[in-house]
Amino acid sequence: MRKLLITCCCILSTIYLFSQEYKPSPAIRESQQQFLDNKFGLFIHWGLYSILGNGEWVRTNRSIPEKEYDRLMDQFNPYKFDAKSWVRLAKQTGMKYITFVSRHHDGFSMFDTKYSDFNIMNTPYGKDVLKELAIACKEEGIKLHLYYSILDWKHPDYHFETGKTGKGFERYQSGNWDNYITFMKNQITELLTNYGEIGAIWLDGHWDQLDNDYNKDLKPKVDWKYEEIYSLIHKLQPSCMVANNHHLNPLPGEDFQIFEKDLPGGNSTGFGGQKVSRLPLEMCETMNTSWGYSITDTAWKSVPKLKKLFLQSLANGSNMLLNVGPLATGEIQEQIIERLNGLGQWINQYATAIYGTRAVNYPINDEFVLLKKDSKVFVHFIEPPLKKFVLYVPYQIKTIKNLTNQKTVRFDKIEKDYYLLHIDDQETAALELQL
Ligand code: FHN
Repeated sequence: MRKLLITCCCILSTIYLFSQEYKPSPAIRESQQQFLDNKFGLFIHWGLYSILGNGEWVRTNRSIPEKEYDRLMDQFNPYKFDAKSWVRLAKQTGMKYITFVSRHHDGFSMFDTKYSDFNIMNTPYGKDVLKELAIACKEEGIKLHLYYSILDWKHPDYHFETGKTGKGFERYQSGNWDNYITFMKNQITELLTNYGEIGAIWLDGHWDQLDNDYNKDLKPKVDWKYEEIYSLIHKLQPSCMVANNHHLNPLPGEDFQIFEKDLPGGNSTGFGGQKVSRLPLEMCETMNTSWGYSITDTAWKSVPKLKKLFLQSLANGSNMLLNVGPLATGEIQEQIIERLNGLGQWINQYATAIYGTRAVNYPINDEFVLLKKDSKVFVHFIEPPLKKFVLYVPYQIKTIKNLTNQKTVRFDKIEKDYYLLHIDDQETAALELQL
């Protein structure tokens, strides 16, 4: 009986989730379409933690007392930071937007804020890096999205008592949660008022107030007041999308769904397992294994591996947000630049077969992916194709063009939906099927 009751509850909650009508405004709908067209973004994790070269969780992982961590503020001086070169690097790689970490869990604001002294203006650098980035993005036609941590290891009003993280250092007792909500709203208002057009606010940290990541029905131990926060975002900038990396099924008011280090539907990290919604999707991934700069992390993914991840994420209907963790000086490691250049070369060559496409309902496999745009279907090879290549596609093909050498590809129809392609070039990376 109990089992039956639980099953009924699960079915009902699923029906509820998918029947809840999501009605985005025309402005959001337009942003979503652009987002779907744009495919590729650069994630930037950069802050005081970059000085220590031990990832963005260093304060918690090494239980650094507040007074000692605060000293990093006197050392942050990114004298080699050049916003334009970061934005150009993203652009050359074929990325259409940048998601910048405006404040991570350490609570340090990488922007000029009236609501906390723990911010970039009080470092020796003394300039608003976010402002510089916003200007460069505007000049280069790159959209700017802002990551904002709702978890805070420093703010006295954050409800750390019920939180899972940040336990290894002293915290003040019993803050005022309403003050914390107001603080976040004030900062989000600054972000959406002082930096021009913002494409999305990307929240992170909800999971701190859950006992675990795998039970997707858990209720958080605090009231995050999402209704108020989301409507504030939509009111301040009607075309600014809301996304929340809570690792759960989307909540009302969210405009795209995030997957962390897993393709939609996957769960190799323990963060996954949520339902894949009908919202636009975004998968974020690291280039080695760290988000923030790590001095010892040499587990770099190769260009072919990153290309495969990107293609498979597109085939799953998801954008890819690829992370870099710059040094505290503002430099980006050459291992990252090499990989971005490698990806950029390929993406720019096959741009028409990537941007503006949509996923098709086709089994995900390790050899190739299919993407569709109007009356064209593109085949992107993950592995080089055989000279005689049998392709199953549920379409009537009129002609096939090899996008690597621009030649026409001969093909025979074997039977309904099965084609034998004669590929004359082993380097072939993509084909265009005209339907
Ligand atoms: O704790 C963060 C982590 O540092 C990083 O920012 C990633 C990016 O998706 N999100 C959190 C973990 O879910």
